[in-house]
Amino acid sequence: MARTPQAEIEELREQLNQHNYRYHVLDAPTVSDARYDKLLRRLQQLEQDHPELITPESPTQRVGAIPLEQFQQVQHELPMLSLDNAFDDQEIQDFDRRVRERLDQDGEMEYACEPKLDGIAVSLLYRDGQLQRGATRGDGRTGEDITHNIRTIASIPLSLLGSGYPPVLEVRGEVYMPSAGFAAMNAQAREREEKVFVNPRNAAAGSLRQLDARITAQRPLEMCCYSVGWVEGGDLPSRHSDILLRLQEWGLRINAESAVVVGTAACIAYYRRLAERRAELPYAIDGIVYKVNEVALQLRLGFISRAPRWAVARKFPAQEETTRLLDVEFQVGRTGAVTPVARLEPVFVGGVTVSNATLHNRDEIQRLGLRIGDRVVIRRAGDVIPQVVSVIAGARPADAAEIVFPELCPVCGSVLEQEPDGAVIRCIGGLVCAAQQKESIKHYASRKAMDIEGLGDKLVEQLVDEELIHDLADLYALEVGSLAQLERLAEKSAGNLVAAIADSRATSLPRFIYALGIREVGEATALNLAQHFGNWEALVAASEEQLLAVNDVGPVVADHLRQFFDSVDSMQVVTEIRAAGVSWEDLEPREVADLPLQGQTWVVTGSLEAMGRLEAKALLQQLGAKVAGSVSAKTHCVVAGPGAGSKLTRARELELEVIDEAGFLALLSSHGVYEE
Ligand code: I6G
Repeated sequence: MARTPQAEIEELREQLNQHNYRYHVLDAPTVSDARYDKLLRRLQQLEQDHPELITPESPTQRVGAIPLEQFQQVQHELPMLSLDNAFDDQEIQDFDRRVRERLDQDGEMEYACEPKLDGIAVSLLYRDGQLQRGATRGDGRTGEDITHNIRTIASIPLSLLGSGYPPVLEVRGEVYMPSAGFAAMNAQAREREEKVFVNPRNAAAGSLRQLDARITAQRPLEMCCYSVGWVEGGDLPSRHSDILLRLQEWGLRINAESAVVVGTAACIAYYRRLAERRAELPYAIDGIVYKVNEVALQLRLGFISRAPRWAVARKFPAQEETTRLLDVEFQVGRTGAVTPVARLEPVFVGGVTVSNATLHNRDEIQRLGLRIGDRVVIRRAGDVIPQVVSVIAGARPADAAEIVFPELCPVCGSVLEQEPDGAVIRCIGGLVCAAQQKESIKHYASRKAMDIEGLGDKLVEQLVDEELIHDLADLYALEVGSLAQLERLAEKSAGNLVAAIADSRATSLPRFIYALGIREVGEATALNLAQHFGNWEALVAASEEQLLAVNDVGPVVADHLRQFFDSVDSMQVVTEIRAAGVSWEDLEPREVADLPLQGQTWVVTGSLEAMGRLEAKALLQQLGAKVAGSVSAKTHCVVAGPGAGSKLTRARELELEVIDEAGFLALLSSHGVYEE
């Protein structure tokens, strides 16, 4: 009897899912690509003839045809944490000792180890085995819904295989771009004279941030799962390594290098083995992750701040390579600081092709004794901008040229001034200088400042180059008509940009202060200033002495603030911005004398469960306290968490007030800066 279309469709889906699994998860395909494509085409044909039989989980339904308007936010049911880092063997021993002390365990611990992929952390949510949602980590609590892009990644099953999975299963892992795919994609981009990605991690991030899944579908992305998150119902094994194996049985890809070891000597040996093989792995890794393998022990250990106590990431050291210095260019930043930038013969270091490195300042060039044409050692550590570490002696060509620091600004021709107490050389052109115009507008538009969507760096540069804008206030006079003259800016995008600028008019005082880009006034200082003075007028009228009363404001910052408020040009721009409708709600000013811990010095030592030490420090400062790094007779109170050592001993010797975490949290909540 002939099979019904429904039966054939189901059989094809089952076959395709199995082949996909064998190819992407087990790395052991049993059919050729051509055979796979043939099965897929047959399924597509049947679904085209019987559209009523199409289901969202069908292997044909990975790529949605309609781009999203915007990303939706997703609240993670369990926060997506980060990992503490260790940088040498000793720090691994320390981690292991802390774990064993907390668990009161004398014997060696069992650890699950695996490479730490240099990708983007994501969460997959399966309900009854069907992929329901894919989300980015975001800030750990709130991420972005990227389901449409996640569905395009072939190593992520749309339906789990087999049976026995919990009805609600959140799986976490890393989406990454394998090195070969990255190289091929960039080669193609170069050929087409399109933008190339600096490294596989950025390429993966950029691919996941597409509104149009058809673009993501063309990117060679993979996913590797490293843990479960929120789980409801069902039974999972009691060891982390067995949970990973179970995920693999359900069709999810896990790292083939994962291993279980006992004791720190084996952890370190695993690290050495992987470090040796790092270059031959088909993906970029930046370290090794160790996890206490017993889930029950993980639960007993719990978390500290934003990281689990039962896991640690051992990072690989910075990577170094040699290359040649081709030239030095001088870049002018937002505040006019002139930074020499080394242009290098491109070299592959730590998974990235490096062709530029910062030289910091004139003193650094002198310290290195650098000349154009020299062979140099380049170092790259993590995401840090590559550095020139040293010049290779004896390799200097005969025609090596001296590096001449310019006397005038390379962008606007204004005079350059050397700061009296530092190596920084600054262009005095201020907003006359196109480089400073561009950088200050980029900063103003950035996410943490006025958050003007669509006003990216490239567009700002175009707007300034075309002289459509010169300063921040000019943004508000932009019209669709004038924008339309810009190359590559479609009318719809011009309209969106004008609307985004209009939307950003309603802002907050801390954002506005930060957005102005006053030297050394970062987000935290802007918040402190806003909370302290409550409104713009009071801030502008504050004397240097009054500014010094604000948390975190020292003489240098106070001086920068006064210079800004005393500058007719800067204040004219602020007036114009406000006249263009930028507004905020004033805050309740907090007088210095009102702050409950004003004039007191506190010390935080040991570990806290509810927050990290930085957060504790910020909250104490919010209440008016100064937070010191060491205990002295001047200390008013010491907050001592578990693990407090010599500082606690000293506090006891001096008979100072000492409170534990519970007392500290109670104090914070009594002053309304923390909710218990
Ligand atoms: O960021 C991470 C990378 C790899 C992780 C992680 C991991 O395991 C191999 N594991 C955990 C538990 C966390 N982040 C929080």
